Amino acid sequence: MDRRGFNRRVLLGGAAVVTSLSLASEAEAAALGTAAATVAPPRTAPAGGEVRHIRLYAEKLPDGQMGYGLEKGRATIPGPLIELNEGDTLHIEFENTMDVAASLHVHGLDYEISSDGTKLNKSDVEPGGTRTYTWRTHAPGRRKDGTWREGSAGYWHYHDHVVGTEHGTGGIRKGLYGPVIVRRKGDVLPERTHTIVFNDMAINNRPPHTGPDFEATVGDRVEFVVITHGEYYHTFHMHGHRWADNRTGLLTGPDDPSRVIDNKIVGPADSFGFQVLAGEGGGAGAWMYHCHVQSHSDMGMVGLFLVRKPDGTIPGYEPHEPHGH
Ligand SMILES: [Cu+2]
Repeated sequence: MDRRGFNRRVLLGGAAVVTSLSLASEAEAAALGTAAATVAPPRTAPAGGEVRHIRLYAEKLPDGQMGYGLEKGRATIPGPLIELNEGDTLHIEFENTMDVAASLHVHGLDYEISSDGTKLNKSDVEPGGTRTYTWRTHAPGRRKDGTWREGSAGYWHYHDHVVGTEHGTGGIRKGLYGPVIVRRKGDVLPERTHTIVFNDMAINNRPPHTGPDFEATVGDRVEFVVITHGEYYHTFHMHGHRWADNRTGLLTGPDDPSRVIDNKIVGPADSFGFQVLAGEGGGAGAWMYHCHVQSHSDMGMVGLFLVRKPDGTIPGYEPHEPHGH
């Protein structure tokens, strides 16, 4: 309802509507942050330029799937979140602990062909072998010819390019993938980040109808990285929350022309990300996220964004009740 309609309803209404006026005003004040004048601005990303080193392991998991991990025996699906700031360089000492060749191939970042992670140029890693992959990033700037060069900042991802076929089809199917976020100086930093990977008909290689679920408290600044792999196109939808369809998922200001959306078409190797304030506008609840291709949601491509009240409760939510079927 716009302001004019609101006022007219107030004028025509009487006492009951005056009540809704005061409620609406509180909600407006909360939305504008005026009710909590002490809220600190979010932290922002620093300038890059660091040279960093990590170790990364490719491992077989007990259930036959495969994962990447920062420590031996700690592989996960998706693999660990790798966060960089524009200008950073990352050297990754990669160890393949499996009995098949594997690799590490990244999207969006700068790398030489020797860090491509493909069989074609022998940048894969034999069983038991190690290799250092180097990823570089850069800030945006003007090229010598006057054209504008984009920076590396974005929501990207890495994956195997070797297992099963020369495109890594088997490795990706079994879980060898993970998120990469490159931030630009000044980008708003979240309190935590969750990764959601639509991989064929599964989310994060989990059985259907089993999440993953993510928890937050109302007002938390939560970031989601959404990646797609496999054979299908999907539509990522989250209930009760919206984001800007741009690099960060956040509007840069009142004149940012980016569309605000709550549903996005995604296909294999796509990645995007966004931040929300948990429950902003709608409050606490078990907010579904799911693929909105109807047969896909029916088949279990569903999880929950569990937004708690400050007292820890979630209205209407029974934690052990099976959801979605
Ligand atoms: Cu789908």
